[in-house]
Amino acid sequence: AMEFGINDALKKLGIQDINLGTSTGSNNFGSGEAIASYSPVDGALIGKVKSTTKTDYEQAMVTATQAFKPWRKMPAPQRGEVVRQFGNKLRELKEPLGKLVSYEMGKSYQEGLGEVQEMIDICDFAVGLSRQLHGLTMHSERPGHRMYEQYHPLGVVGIISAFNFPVAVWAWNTALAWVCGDVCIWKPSEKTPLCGIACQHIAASVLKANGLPEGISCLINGDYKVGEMMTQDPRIPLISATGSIRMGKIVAQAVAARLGKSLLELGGNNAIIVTPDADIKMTVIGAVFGAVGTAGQRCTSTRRLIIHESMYETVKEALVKAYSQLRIGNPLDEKNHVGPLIDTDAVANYQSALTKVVEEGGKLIVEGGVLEGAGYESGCYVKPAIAEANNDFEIVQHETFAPVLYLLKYSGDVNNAIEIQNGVVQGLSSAIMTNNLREAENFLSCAGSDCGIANVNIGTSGAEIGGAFGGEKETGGGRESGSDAWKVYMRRQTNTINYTTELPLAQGIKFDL
Ligand code: UN1
Repeated sequence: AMEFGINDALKKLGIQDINLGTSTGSNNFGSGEAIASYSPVDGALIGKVKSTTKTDYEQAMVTATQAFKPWRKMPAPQRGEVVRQFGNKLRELKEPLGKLVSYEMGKSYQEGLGEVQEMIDICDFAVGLSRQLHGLTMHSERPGHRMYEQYHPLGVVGIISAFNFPVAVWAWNTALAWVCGDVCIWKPSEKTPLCGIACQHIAASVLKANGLPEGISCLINGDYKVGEMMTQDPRIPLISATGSIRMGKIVAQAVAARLGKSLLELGGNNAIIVTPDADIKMTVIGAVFGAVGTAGQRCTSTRRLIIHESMYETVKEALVKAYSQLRIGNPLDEKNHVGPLIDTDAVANYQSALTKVVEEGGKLIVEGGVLEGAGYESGCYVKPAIAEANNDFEIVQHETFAPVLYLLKYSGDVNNAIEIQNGVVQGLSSAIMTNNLREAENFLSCAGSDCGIANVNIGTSGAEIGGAFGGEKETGGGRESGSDAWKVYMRRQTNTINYTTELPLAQGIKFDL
């Protein structure tokens, strides 16, 4: 990794000195056990970050709560100005941060840069939004009365993010929460703690330059036990959590038990429908990037292809050919398409999915396997695999965070494909490849895809930040990023003002004294 300038990147991000026992400063509340971060790229130890104890957590909470007081009073466009500067800092540090994402998480350098670009994009979006936190005005039924609604900051927003988008998902939440006047406490995945530290340094430098308390952005570290401190804490009105369905159910129940709000971005089981009117070339590019991009570790990754029987053999052959051309290896080396999985546990899950699909009667048409030898010493590199399967296989119903693609066949009209597409518990992303207007509109209609994201002639992954991002059913129902997703970060207040000398009651109720 050294030849790819990792040391230089760490230096530019101010995290070259992280070692066991060293304080990382900068609102990283940690005096507990160290979390070691090993790169899946080459297995090297990148650094160690202290985890947050109960006492540290209290300190973070107090720091955040205090920072909220001045921050909520700052006019939203001024908060937008801080976010603008944050976006500019990210532009300056795009290469080193993209490199760290690639090295600590394992996605390709191009995708690491893309992830930082998503952060920059959401900052730009949030800057504009800071002048558009609009409420409605209503007509009162009473004479001389005015009624309107306004949005106020919520307070402390708790962010729990996953390893696969170690920086962008935090930025989606934080950029919006900041312009809304909230302060954030972030617990990144314990698999990518250095990305968390790097982001915290960037946020802290911008806050400091503006004479603002760093408590506006607090970082805590640890496993699910630290997450539990947040979900059970009534001082956190909103928990935004990204991760597995299993995790989401635990978080949702803990937050609901105290009647808090949660924003959940959980698993996907995303499909592309390939109809007789699909453009084969576009289908192959969309499906392959969707299935093997980020080594199949996006919540939007393509897991299933639902192919019309008339196209099945053609698509299958084209995919097998495309997969034979994939280069798997160090993701910092731009000639490679596919990097490693996050860790060896993920490799074990991948292997068990391949075993299960065969046990259930599926057939591997592109055999997978774990790569060994020079360049693959970390043990995290696997070959993307394709299996012919049925939608009702248990393993097909389940999200495996790895590059395993299932081919499913349909016959008859597009509604049969839509039924298969919707026949899973998850509801994040979906796509149809067709040049047929009727098929496309059926897919997008209320009787079509049941997902939060439905695309035509685009794959399932790679959403832009301008739209609301999230999904239905067990994906959790939350929406982040663009459109009006900001509303969940604020509390709505309805105000009725009487400017007369009378006090008429609503609904015409008479009450004379
Ligand atoms: C995720 O995998 O958690 O749409 C987020 C995409 C990216 C975000 C994925 N923009 O694939």
